[in-house]
Amino acid sequence: MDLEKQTILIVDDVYFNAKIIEDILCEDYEVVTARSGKECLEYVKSTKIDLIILDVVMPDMDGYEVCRKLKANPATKKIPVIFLSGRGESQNETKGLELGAVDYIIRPIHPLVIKARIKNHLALKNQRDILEKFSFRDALTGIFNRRYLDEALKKEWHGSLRKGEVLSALLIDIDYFKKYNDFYGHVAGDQCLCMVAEALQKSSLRAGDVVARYGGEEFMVILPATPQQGAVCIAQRIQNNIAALKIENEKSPVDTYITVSTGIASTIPMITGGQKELVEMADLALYKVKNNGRNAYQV
Ligand code: GH3
Ligand code: MG
Ligand code: MG
Ligand code: MG
Repeated sequence: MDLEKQTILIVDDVYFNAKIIEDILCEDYEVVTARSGKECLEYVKSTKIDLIILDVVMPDMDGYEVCRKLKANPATKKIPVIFLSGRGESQNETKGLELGAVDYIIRPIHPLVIKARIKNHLALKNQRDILEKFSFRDALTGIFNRRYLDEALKKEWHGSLRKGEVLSALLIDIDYFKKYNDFYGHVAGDQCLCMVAEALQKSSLRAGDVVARYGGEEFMVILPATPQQGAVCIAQRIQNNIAALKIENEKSPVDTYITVSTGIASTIPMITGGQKELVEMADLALYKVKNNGRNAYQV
């Protein structure tokens, strides 16, 4: 498949109808087809689809039902749906749009008009995707922000509860960062935060791990399916990787370089929505590290 091109899924029970649209669009887009609602719902599970052109009248499951199902599923609800139908009555059009479709096109179609409409809808989809991506990133460091972290924690807690797996979290706080800012200035402070964020990302290597800025000079790492010993290993690695940065912090009472303190929490979730407790456990552990002199990690 051409990676540059966006993918459009055409759903129509009549081969010839789908073929006409496919011929209009295949030059500019990757086009795939499904012959039924069921096939469409299967397709979106395995393939990244950027837009769906959906027939209304189909045997078994009509287009409205397919649209309802797509919009009810968090994984597919953001795919723009355009109805394409010979049913031109306003109540049909209204129904389609009220179900969440971005457009309703009535046959007979004009190739240039349909092309222009699809181009506009895909441009809007792109803009939405970009905005969403940025809304989950920390503006300074580029890693995930608190908003993303809260969502990820909820999701991972739920996943671990379902699978009966250990979920671990690390709360990492830069030691004597106020002294660093006061001595080297805020611009250097910002640069230091960026370097620490990068080192954290390099320290947790598994695909499901989440590294985020918790706030200020505090970061959190979520480690799904990771028991306490595993979390301790990552905390040790973080400690080493931050030390290896050798960012001078002359005024720090614990070291001449920037150091961090890490609170570790691990648990097998037993109730829904208990992720706040995991954060509290990590916070308590961090508090202990700070009280015991900093530049260390603790469970
Ligand atoms: P401790 O070892 O107990 O954690 O001491 P600390 O000085 O690191 O902690 P404290 O909470 O007293 O100070 C945190 C500092 O982090 C104060 C604040 O100015 C700085 N800070 C927070 N966010 C940013 C930021 O985005 N940029 C910069 N440059 N500094 C920040
Ligand atoms: Mg049909
Ligand atoms: Mg702090
Ligand atoms: Mg601090």
